[in-house]
Amino acid sequence: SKEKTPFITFVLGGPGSGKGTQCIKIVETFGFTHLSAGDLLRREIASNSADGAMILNTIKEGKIVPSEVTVKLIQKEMESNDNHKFLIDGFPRSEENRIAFERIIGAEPNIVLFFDCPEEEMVKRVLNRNQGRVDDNIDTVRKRLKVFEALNLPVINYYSQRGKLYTINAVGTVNEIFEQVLPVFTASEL
Ligand code: UP5
Ligand code: MG
Repeated sequence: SKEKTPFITFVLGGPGSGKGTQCIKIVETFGFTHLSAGDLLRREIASNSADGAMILNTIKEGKIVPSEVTVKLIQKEMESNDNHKFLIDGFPRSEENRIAFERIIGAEPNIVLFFDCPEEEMVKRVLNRNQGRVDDNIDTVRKRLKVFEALNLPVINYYSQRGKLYTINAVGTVNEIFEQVLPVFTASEL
């Protein structure tokens, strides 16, 4: 499997900015493997694993699960997958997350996408989603937005300074937004 060095894309943006929706389209077009950190954590909750209760409480509070836990889940998925192209969705959410990934995985992203969306639009989308997520209520959404601003924006600034950041205007139809995403990948050596 691991003949090629991994091509890693981090997909960042606030709650409801459309990360997951755009990842589905990127996978269809460019053949990435989609690893949603949030989905991996929700799977741990559903499987009643040792960390499940802690993860559930953290997500209900809109806080960030300890880096070690999330990075181990991502690592397991990367190591068991034959693909070398990974879309890592909703991670890293803090500088601590970012540093833990670099230390444990020993790699940096090739590309970082940032879906830039106004808060009121993000709130509207999350509250309209209706998929039974424990964090899709107004109280938790407010907390998620605060955590995003305080802890995730520094990560976004870090990658901007390193010339790896591609900021996408996340307002518009799904297809209009994907039109901005396409050239990011067609221009890179996958
Ligand atoms: N929608 C999408 N695009 C649209 C468009 N252009 N116009 C109108 N509507 C649009 O989209 C959200 C909703 O909007 C959907 O109903 C969609 O149809 C619609 P989606 O694509 O799901 O947005 P996304 O950015 O993926 O939103 P999500 O809620 O998943 O983002 P979060 O970052 O909040 O959630 P995540 O699952 O990544 O994390 C959840 C929690 O897990 C975190 O708060 C945290 O507690 C924990 N977590 C960690 O601790 N560590 C991690 O590394 C990751 C997560
Ligand atoms: Mg998502």
